Amino acid sequence: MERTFAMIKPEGVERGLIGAIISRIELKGYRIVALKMLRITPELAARHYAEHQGKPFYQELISHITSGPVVAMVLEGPGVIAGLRQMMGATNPKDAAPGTIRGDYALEVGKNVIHGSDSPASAAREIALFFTPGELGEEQAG
Ligand code: RTP
Ligand code: MG
Repeated sequence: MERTFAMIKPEGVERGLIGAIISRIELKGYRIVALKMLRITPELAARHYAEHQGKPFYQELISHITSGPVVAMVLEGPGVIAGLRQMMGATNPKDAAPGTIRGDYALEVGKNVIHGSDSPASAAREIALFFTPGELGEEQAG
């Protein structure tokens, strides 16, 4: 079954949007396979956003994503990679349609409240960056 990586960004956590965003994902029917809150280190941020290195907004992106806790998730469902991207809306909330997460909850491109993997290759890479195989399994913790 297809899986993707999603992350509620620091401004989403700060603004109390964790419940609203997760609720939309669950109501759609996607399964939450794994979930954790963490503070991203500069090293992890650089690996996660490696494709954006050298772009004008890169430094701001790294300092922002490391500025406070995020909620990282692995989601599963048919077509979940493209489906979550549709639910997120356009990268710039100014262009994001009402009814999308960014359209409803965000105003600025640098504070667009949610990340979602953009392809199967990105999903596999990002899931492996944030979660260990054990965290993705069904074994009991104790
Ligand atoms: P994301 O990776 O966060 O899911 O968003 P995305 O695919 O829609 O956008 P992407 O092109 O991957 O850009 C990553 C994040 O960088 C910030 N950004 N700022 N100032 C700018 O022009 C600019 N462009 C992108 C956004 O926060 C975007 O989500
Ligand atoms: Mg992206």
